[in-house]
This record gives sequence, C-alpha cells and structure tokens, in this order.
Amino acid sequence: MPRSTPSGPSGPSALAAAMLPLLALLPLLASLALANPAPRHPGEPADLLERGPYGATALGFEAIGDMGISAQMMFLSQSGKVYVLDKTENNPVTVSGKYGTHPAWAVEYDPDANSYRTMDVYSNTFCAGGAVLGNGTWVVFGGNQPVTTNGVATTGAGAYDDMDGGTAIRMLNPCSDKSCSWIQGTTSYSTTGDTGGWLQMTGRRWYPMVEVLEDGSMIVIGGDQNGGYVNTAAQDNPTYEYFPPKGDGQAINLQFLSDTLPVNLYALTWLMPSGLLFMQANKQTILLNHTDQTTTNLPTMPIATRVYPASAATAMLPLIPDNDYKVTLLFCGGSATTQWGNDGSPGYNVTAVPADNSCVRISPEASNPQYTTDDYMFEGRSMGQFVYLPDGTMWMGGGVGMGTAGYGNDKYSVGQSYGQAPVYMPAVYNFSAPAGSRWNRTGLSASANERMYHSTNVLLPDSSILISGSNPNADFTSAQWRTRTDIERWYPWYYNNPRPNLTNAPSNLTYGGASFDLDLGSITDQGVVSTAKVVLIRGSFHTHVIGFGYRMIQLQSTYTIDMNTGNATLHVSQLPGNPGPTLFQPGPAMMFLVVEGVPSMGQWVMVGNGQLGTQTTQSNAALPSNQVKAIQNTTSSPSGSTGASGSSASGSTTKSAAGLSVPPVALPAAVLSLCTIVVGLVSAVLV
Ligand SMILES: *[C@@H]1O[C@H](CO)[C@@H](O)[C@H](O)[C@H]1NC(C)=O
Ligand SMILES: *[C@@H]1O[C@H](CO)[C@@H](O)[C@H](O)[C@H]1NC(C)=O
Ligand SMILES: *[C@@H]1O[C@H](CO)[C@@H](O)[C@H](O)[C@H]1NC(C)=O
Ligand SMILES: *[C@@H]1O[C@H](CO)[C@@H](O)[C@H](O)[C@H]1NC(C)=O
Ligand SMILES: *[C@@H]1O[C@H](CO)[C@@H](O)[C@H](O)[C@H]1NC(C)=O
Ligand SMILES: *[C@@H]1O[C@H](CO)[C@@H](O)[C@H](O)[C@H]1NC(C)=O
Ligand SMILES: *[C@@H]1O[C@H](CO)[C@@H](O)[C@H](O)[C@H]1NC(C)=O
Ligand SMILES: *[C@@H]1O[C@H](CO)[C@@H](O)[C@H](O)[C@H]1NC(C)=O
Ligand SMILES: *[C@@H]1O[C@H](CO)[C@@H](O)[C@H](O)[C@H]1NC(C)=O
Ligand SMILES: [Cu+2]
Repeated sequence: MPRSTPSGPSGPSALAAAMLPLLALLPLLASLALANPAPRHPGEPADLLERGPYGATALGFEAIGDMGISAQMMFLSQSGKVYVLDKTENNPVTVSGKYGTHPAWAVEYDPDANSYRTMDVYSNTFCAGGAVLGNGTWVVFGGNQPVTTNGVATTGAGAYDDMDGGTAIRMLNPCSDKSCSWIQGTTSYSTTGDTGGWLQMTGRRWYPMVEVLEDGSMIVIGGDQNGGYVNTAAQDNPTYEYFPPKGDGQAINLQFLSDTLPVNLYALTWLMPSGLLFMQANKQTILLNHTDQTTTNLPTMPIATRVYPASAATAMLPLIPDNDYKVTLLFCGGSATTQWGNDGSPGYNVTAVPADNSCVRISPEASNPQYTTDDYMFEGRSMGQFVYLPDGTMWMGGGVGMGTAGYGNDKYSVGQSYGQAPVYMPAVYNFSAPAGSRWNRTGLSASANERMYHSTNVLLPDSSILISGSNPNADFTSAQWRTRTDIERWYPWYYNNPRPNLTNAPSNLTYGGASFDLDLGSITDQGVVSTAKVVLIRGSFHTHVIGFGYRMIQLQSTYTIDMNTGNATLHVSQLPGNPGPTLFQPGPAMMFLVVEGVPSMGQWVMVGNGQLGTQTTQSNAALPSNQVKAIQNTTSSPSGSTGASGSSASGSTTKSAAGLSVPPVALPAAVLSLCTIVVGLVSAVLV
C-alpha cells in the first residue's frame, strides 16, 4: 500500500509496529474483502483492515505530534503542505527572519512527513482573514498592532520583534520543496510611515471577513482597529475593499456594519449564485449588491447569535445536482446571550451562559427565503467547526459548552478564557438525511484534548482531519486553558478501506463545455458503479471556526459499464456553466472520486482559467445516458448496447482490487510549475 504514514516524529506507534508483519498480507486481505459479496456498511468493522497498517482507528482521534506554534489559522494548499499562522506570541520555536530571531508565528507543516519548518511572518497576524485567489495565490489580510510580552500592545517591535499587522496584506505561493516564503510589504512600526506599497489595505482590519468573488479576486469586509471582546463605534471599520484593488481602490462604506454593532466581526458572508453577497451579523441578515451598494433585508436570525464571539459552526451545504445546486446555509450553535459588553470585556459572567444547541438553515435565493430550524445538536456548542468530508457529510468538532470565544483577564474568565466546559465529542451531520436523523455519533469517540478559542481543523487529501491549536490566552502559557501546539488527526469510517483510484483526473476544469471521462477500472457491478460520484472541495482558509472560500460541489455524472472490456467509465460534467463561477469560485480545489461512499485520495485541480478576471462560461455538453454494454455476439455486427436501465445477461460482477486501490497522491504538473513560478517570485521579492 503506497500510503504515507501519519506516524509521529518518534516513529510508528507500538500498535502500528505490531501490525507491520501484516503489511505483506494486505493485498490478499484486500482482495478477499472485495470478493466478499456482502456489502460493507459504514462504520461496520472493515474486516481485518479495520485498524489499518498505521494504527489509525477509524472514527477516532490520534495524537500524532507537535507543530511548534498554536494553529490559530490553517490551510491545506495545492502543494500538499499545510500553512499555519498564529498571533505574535512567545511560542517555543523560533525563526531567524528579516527583523531578527524571534518566536515563530508561522510554519509550513508537511502532513506526510509529519514535520514542520518555521517561516518568517513579521507583522502580527492576530485574527487576520484570508483566502485563495482564482490564480492559486493565498492572501492574508489584517491583524493587530505589535505586542510585547503578555500580549501587551506596543508601538515598537518590543520583545518579539513584531510589527503592525493592522493594514498588512501577506501573500504565499505554496511550494512542495520548502523554498517558498511569505511575500510581505515592508511594514514599518507606524502605519503612517508605511513603505509596503500596495501590500497594505486602506485601513486597519482586525477580524475582517474575506470572500472570493466570481472573477477570482476577493472582497475584504469590516473589522475593527485594535481588537477587543466585541466591536465599538469608536474603533469600527464599517467598509469593504477589494484585492486586488478595483476602481479607485478606496474603501466603500457599508451601513450594515454600523447597524450590527457591536457583534459584527467576521460578518458571515457568502457569494450567492446571483452575484449578490449574503451577509449575517448580530441578528440582521442582508443581501448586498457590492457593485452598486444596494441591500435587501432578509429575515432576522432566530434563537441565537451566530457571529463571533458567539461563534456558531457555519457552512454552505454541499452543492448537489439532485436539487439543482440550490444554495443553503447552515448555522449551528453560538450563544443566545444578549449581553455583549464592550471592547474591554463581556462585563458579566459569560462563562456561566450555556452555549446554544440550535441549528437553522436558510436558502437565501429561494423564493421567500426564511430561516427554518434544523435538527438540533447533541449539546450546545460555541466554536464548533464544520469540516466537509468527501462522502457528503460534515464533521463537527471542538468548541465549548459554556460561554463564548474570546479571552480577557477579569474575574469572569476561566484562566483568561471566556469559554469553558470544552466539548470533546465530535458528531457527523448528514444534510441529505431525513429531518430527525441528520446528526450521528454512533461509533465515535471523544478527543482527550480541548480545542477551544483559536483552534483549527482542516481536511487532508486522505480524508483524515488535521486538528491543532487552542489558545484562549493573551500570550503562550501552560496555565489552564493552556496554549496547545500538539496535533491530532481524526479518521473517518472508511479511512482504512481500499480506496477508488482517481487515475486520470483533468488538471483544470471549466465552467460548462465538454464533459470528461474518469476510469473507474474493472468494476462491472452496476450497483457499485451507480454510486460513483465526483466532488470538489475548494481551497479554503480556516480560522475562528470559519472556512473562508470554503465550498463543496458534486459534479453531474453518468456511467458506462462495458462488459466486453470489463471496465467502467464515469462521464463527468464540468462545473455548471450556468450560473457559473458565482456558484463555485475559480481557484484550486481538491477532487475526489467517491464510490460506495468511499473517497479516493484527493487531487488538486484548477477551477477556471487560472487567472483573475472574467471566467468564460458555456453551456454544459449533454452527458451520455447511463449504459451497460452487454457482451457482444462475436459473430454479429458491433453494437450490443442496452439502455440506461439495461442489465447484463452475463459477465463477471466482482470488483477487482485494481479498481479499488490506494494510489500515491500525485502532484499535478500544474502545481509543480506553479511552484517554479513561486520560487522566481519569492526571490524577486527578497532581492
Ligand atoms: C452513523 O454513523 C455510523 C458510523 O459511521 C454508521 O454506521 C451509521 O450507519 C450512521 N447512521 C446513520 C443513521 O447514518
Ligand atoms: C495572482 O494574482 C495576484 C494579484 O494580481 C498576483 O500578485 C499574484 O502574483 C498572482 N499569482 C500567480 C501565481 O500568478
Ligand atoms: C448589482 O448592481 C449592478 C449595478 O447596478 C447591476 O448591474 C447588477 O445587475 C446588480 N446585480 C444583481 C444580482 O442584482
Ligand atoms: C461564573 O460562572 C461560573 C459557572 O457557573 C462559576 O463557576 C463562577 O464561579 C462564576 N464566576 C463569578 C465571578 O461569578
Ligand atoms: C446520508 O443520508 C442519505 C439519505 O438518508 C443516505 O443515503 C446516506 O447514506 C447518508 N450518508 C452517510 C454517510 O451516512
Ligand atoms: C480496463 O481498466 C484497466 C484498469 O483501469 C486498464 O488497465 C485497461 O486498459 C482497461 N481496458 C480497456 C479495454 O479499456
Ligand atoms: C485546461 O487544460 C487543458 C489540458 O492541459 C488545456 O488544453 C486547456 O487549455 C486548459 N484550459 C484552460 C481554460 O486553462
Ligand atoms: C449471434 O450470432 C449468431 C450467428 O450469427 C446468431 O445465430 C444468433 O442469433 C446471434 N445472437 C444474438 C443474441 O444476436
Ligand atoms: C492506480 O492508478 C495509477 C495511475 O494510473 C496506477 O499507476 C496504479 O497502478 C493504479 N493502481 C492499481 C492498483 O491499479
Ligand atoms: Cu481571534
């Protein structure tokens, strides 16, 4: 099995070592399992492969190591590396950078090698926003003023040699050879003396929302000047701007941000198919036309507050052809408190307030959009985080059962945390299951580690979830709740199962146009082939339980089973040409082939033309009907096809191990050449 092991720096676990002699038997075991005609059900012990060769327990957590810094922000990039950012603080590892040797606040983490390298980010990224552009470059916006020990604001570099991140823009072109570094403006200690040129925003933004637009550029929304528990009129930045800048490059005022004070930080925003932006903050909801600045009111958010610091888990439900790609947003948990205090603190005992347990959905562009209640969670949660699994379900983990996000030093905090009672149990949400049965935790086990404010989870190409961070403190501390730098992984039920082989994925996808074919290998069982689907998960930046630019789509597909060759083919549509890139924005995305609910290893593809600007849209070519080509009469003329409902009269119906095997994760050529460009760019910037 050419799969890399998630083993820690000290080598495979004892259990894994004990399993090693079984490795040689795996191909045999796999074929035995596959030849077994009895269907294997999700969660059912997958025969002898259950714990897999590396000791991973399906549906469980595993502590695998440490990344030196606390993962306030993380993203899996198209190079296969995970980039991690923290705020300026006294982390245990250091980096020698442009402004001296100081604690590191950024690392590149290699999930295959389970190792990291520190990177130099010199401005304070404390509660920045970010996303990936349509051309594959990642951008991080804003942050806070420089701090010295104990998180105390300073005007100079202080003890940590850090600089002001309030207006900063940082860019990264990911690489697979450890050659890349963050591209940063030459930020001075005072923003007025700034020499960073266009790598600066029009104003200070702490907690800015970022969304990717249909041309692959970004809109950067709101934030405040210097941080606090919540926003105030005095330090609000109630504007938005674009990156790269559009028009005259000036910030545009947005009244909604003033109207939703003080709970308007990281205002929840998604691009809608019409091109309007759905926005939700405090209890208000609007659709914004960011081009002409007109807004339409949508219903008030019921039950609880969802934005920071209530910090509900939020997501756009996976986009599927079965409901014509209807866009639906989900909000789970948060806090029903109505007391928000000020930028200093909540001003009352917020840790005594149970977190909210409700979930609500809205389809903002359906006729007469309304919030409707969805299945409630098993428990109240603030800071639960949704992670899309390629099988179409959504994992939720982390967070607290009491209080909210945020920290401060007063009599109402636990340590410094405004949240307490960590929730250790994950749960899985199935949006397509009937109401009443959407939440599931059968077979799941709890993590041993709290993941509170400033912790992050991201999906890896093998469908495991990388979990790190947690730090409700002003600076690095070992006091409760401590600053966490350790790493866990969580494994889905199919983690150790043989995987479909995604062998001939295209390197790029268009909006409409000709379909493409994927080899399913020698599977001829129509029942199996008919479950095959192709999904994409867009590259996304994760922080504060928000996935920026995060969405998932299933492409339309049909199949042909050819009993003559013994092979099956999946015919797959490009992204929908209508509505086009407003439904799924251009940029890098991970593609998975999912058969019987079991995903292949993810492979990165470029959605769109790889450049910023208007994307070409066409209508989607019609797909061939589902087809089973029967064994042809060798003596008659060649055309032995049957229709969509046809079934073969003869032929093998066993799956072969060749069709369901675990391939190495191949790096698309496009990524390699991107990295070459990156090296050039980086050296140009460093000169
Ligand atoms: C719940 O999850 C378990 C484990 O994956 C699975 O066996 C079971 O079928 C799921 N139940 C429902 C109702 O989806
Ligand atoms: C993507 O676009 C940004 C903004 O124009 C630019 O700075 C960056 O170099 C581009 N990246 C690539 C890989 O071309
Ligand atoms: C947004 O406003 C612009 C300028 O008035 C207009 O052309 C566009 O159609 C509007 N978009 C939507 C989705 O209404
Ligand atoms: C705040 O509430 C928690 C939980 O009920 C309680 O343990 C704590 O004593 C309270 N703190 C103060 C200062 O009232
Ligand atoms: C999700 O629900 C749908 C509809 O009930 C079901 O077909 C599917 O198997 C479920 N997925 C999982 C992973 O349980
Ligand atoms: C059938 O699929 C196998 C595995 O994907 C491939 O090697 C073989 O060439 C295919 N045969 C035909 C006739 O397409
Ligand atoms: C996508 O890739 C194919 C094959 O590499 C190439 O021919 C095509 O021009 C690309 N399309 C776009 C829009 O970049
Ligand atoms: C197959 O070919 C033979 C010889 O031409 C013919 O007699 C027979 O009817 C054919 N069978 C079918 C199912 O077409
Ligand atoms: C999976 O696909 C890759 C790429 O085509 C191929 O090299 C490999 O042999 C395949 N694995 C199996 C077991 O078929
Ligand atoms: Cu924060």
